[in-house]
Amino acid sequence: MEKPKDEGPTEVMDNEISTQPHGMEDVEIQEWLESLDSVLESSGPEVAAEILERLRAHATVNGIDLPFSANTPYANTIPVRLQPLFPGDQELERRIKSLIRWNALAMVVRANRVEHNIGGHISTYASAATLYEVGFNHFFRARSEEFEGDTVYFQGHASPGMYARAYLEGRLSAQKLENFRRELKPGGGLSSYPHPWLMPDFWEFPTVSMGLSPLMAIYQARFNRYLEDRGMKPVTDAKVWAFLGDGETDEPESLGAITLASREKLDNLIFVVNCNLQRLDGPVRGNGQIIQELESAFRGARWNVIKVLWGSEWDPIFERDTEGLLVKRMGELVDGEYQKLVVSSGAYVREHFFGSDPRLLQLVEPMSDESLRRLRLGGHDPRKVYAAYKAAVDHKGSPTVILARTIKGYGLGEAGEGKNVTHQQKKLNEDELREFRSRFGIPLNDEDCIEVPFYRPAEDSVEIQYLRARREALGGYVPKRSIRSKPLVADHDELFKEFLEGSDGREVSTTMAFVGMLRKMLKDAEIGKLIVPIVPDEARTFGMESLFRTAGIYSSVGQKYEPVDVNTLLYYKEAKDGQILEEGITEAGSMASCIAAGTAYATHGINTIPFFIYYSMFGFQRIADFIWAAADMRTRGFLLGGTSGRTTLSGEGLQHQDGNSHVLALPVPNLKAYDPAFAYEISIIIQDGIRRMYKDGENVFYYITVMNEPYAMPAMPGNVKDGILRGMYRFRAASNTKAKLRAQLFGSGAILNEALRAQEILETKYGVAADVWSVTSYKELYNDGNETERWNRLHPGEKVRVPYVSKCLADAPGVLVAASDYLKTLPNMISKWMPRRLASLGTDGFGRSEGRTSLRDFFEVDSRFITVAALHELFVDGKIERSVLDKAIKDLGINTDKPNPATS
Ligand SMILES: Cc1ncc(C[n+]2csc(CCOP(=O)(O)OP(=O)(O)O)c2C)c(N)n1
Ligand SMILES: [Mg+2]
Repeated sequence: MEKPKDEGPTEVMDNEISTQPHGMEDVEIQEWLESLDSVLESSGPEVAAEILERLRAHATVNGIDLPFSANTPYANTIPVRLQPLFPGDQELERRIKSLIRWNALAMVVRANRVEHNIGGHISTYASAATLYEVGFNHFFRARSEEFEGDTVYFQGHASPGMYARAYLEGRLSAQKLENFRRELKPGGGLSSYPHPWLMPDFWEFPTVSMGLSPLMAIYQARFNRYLEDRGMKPVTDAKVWAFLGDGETDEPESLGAITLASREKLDNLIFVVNCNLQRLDGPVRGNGQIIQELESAFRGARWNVIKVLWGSEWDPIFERDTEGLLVKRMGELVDGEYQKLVVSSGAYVREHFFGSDPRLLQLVEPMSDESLRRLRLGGHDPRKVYAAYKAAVDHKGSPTVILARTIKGYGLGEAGEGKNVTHQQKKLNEDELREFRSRFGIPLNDEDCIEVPFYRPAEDSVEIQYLRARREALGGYVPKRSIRSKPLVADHDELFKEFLEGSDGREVSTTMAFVGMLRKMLKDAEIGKLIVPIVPDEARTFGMESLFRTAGIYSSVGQKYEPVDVNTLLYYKEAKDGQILEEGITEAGSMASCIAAGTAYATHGINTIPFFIYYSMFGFQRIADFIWAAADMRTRGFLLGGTSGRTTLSGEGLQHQDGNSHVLALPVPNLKAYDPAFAYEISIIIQDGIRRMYKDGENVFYYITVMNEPYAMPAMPGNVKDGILRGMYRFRAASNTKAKLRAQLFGSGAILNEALRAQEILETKYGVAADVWSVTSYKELYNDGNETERWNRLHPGEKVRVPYVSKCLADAPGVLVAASDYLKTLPNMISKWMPRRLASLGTDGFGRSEGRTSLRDFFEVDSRFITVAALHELFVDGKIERSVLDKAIKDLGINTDKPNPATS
């Protein structure tokens, strides 16, 4: 395989072993190697490593400039002599794997025959089958009452393989497989990818949005340690396995938290990267070597890296190669060349790979072309994969990543093996099907096989018996999702009582009120221990530093230093049993912790309740996909959007002022989103949330925005609990109900106070009697309105149902004005269920670095603008003269020529 002559510095990682150093005799180098061999033999690898380390130091001291390389040669990490015996029946496992391969392929091919373009992936699983099957037969332990089990993140596109295995296991019917990607068919089907929402008894972790699962797996492994260190679960050797694609590692989230994993010494974590060198469009690194690139990234991050590159057939060739020529040659090729080489004929391999050096050619001289073609890659060799997994589970002190070389579309032959189009391959012609059948020995004749039937051997066949026995030995089936936690009593009236009573005129922000609740909850007998406060380096912003001392910040090593503020009351206390997860500046990582804590009711049978508080603008805007995954996973808990509101967060400006998140929260179906104004509203929402999620087991979670504007918290005005939860209630009615001019004002969050001020202005200056409503959740109102409308549409003969908004406003007279610190679309989306036209004020546009008063003027959401909006509506209705409106605009000092904040 020729390299271009004019190439610059090669892209290939620095992994080559020079066999002909300048001026050094072969014999001399041979002597060095032999003495190392003898040390290895007599004293073992630790001593050999120590000598090499000392040599390196000695060389450096003596001025030898050794280039840094985090790479090892392009060879298997585990030498043959350290390879354990394969404990299973390899031939039987191969047959089982072949059947799974067939059924996985059949699912996709059949689905696309029935419904053109329904999609599905054959080649991902085809390349990863051995990686999974070794895991299923020998490693993945199921969850049970006695043992928490291993946690496995399956690569999303490999799901046909998981379904096909579950079919052989007797867990999924042929009917289900038939309806792969057609979930709405009678009897149900199978979802394209792992979705706990859609298959809650099967899948645990959604993985198909690439890059999320590696990060979630890291934080899952860390959360498992957190539970152990806090004494909430026994210390076990359970592992977290994450299967990724090599292309997937380009997602920044994939490698974004790998240093956390090594820093925390997460030897309960194993990544398996399926290095088929291809992604969707083509090679991952055509001009480089993705494996070497990943090796250096992971080794640099102090992970234990195990490369599984070459299958057993290569072992004797390596043995014959005493000069290290083969490894050198392997390090020379770029992935684009490898992609071609591994699916080429033996003659091609001989000429283009071994042909680069006559000595290499000599190494394979005794081998036929056919045996050269059959040289397997490491990731397709169960013995090599088993050795890697065994080393990974036995490894102590750091996480392990296994970089396994495979061929994408393995076994598809002309239909796509190693081809750039293989990711999308969903259809095979008759010849290709027959060939696949023959290659994997599926007992179907030429005619039957082109129908691509699912094939399951009889229940008493050796294959099924073996497969079942292996799973039995490992505790049951995987993947399997079940809920093992017991419902909480969740009787917390006493705990939340004080927050219903108001602050007695004291000015506090809703954030402070929330932190007060958190403090109390942490002391509660039932939920105190279960609370998991999570914060991405923002605790002081939210006034949570008092919790540092009382709850402690979790650190797996305790606190090895005396904190600089040790003499202060609220010093920075880290502790091994600390409760707070202070994640540093990573909203993604914090969300992953929140997911781990919020799904522990299923994963561990522990009802941990996450409270993840963050800068609201850096929530949905930044990590919406994680929130989507959390929703899919039926995560429970609370997201607290702190310092929220476009005009309530003063000074910070365009990047920080959040007027978006409540709009971005709309699409998440099981997320309840609230924008409360007062402490009692928050306490009602949280108390009810804990009950719904942890007592009643509802699959919802919460987004609550809290603000940093201080004001007196009123006591709860009567029993408005239902209204708070349903999205709106009348907070303060007009005092003069006989007035001719009437208005209804809707406010949320801190803007509710502006509505209350407008109520006063309207009444005292313009004789307009207005009611003020607290709208705690536009989303709840929107969902209720839609649901009611839908029900009416589908049940035309029955008693018409009325949306909650309409019910609230049935007897509410006058014009309607809403003001929100978020986009105007929030009030607008419920206006159709209001009795009359709605004027909406909101904060569409970029924020500004300014104080609250100026911001509310700029965005036209303050009491003056609310007043003018109400007067304008009255004017349009012919209820007041134009002169009243003109005068009001003037008196209130409103600049009518100011720029539109939505576009400026
Ligand atoms: C965030 C995200 N972006 C894009 C995709 C679409 N996509 C699905 S599979 C794939 C290629 C996967 O390549 P690789 O990770 O190497 O997996 P392989 O199938 O080769 O094992 C792409 C781009 C996705 N699922 N998620
Ligand atoms: Mg790939």
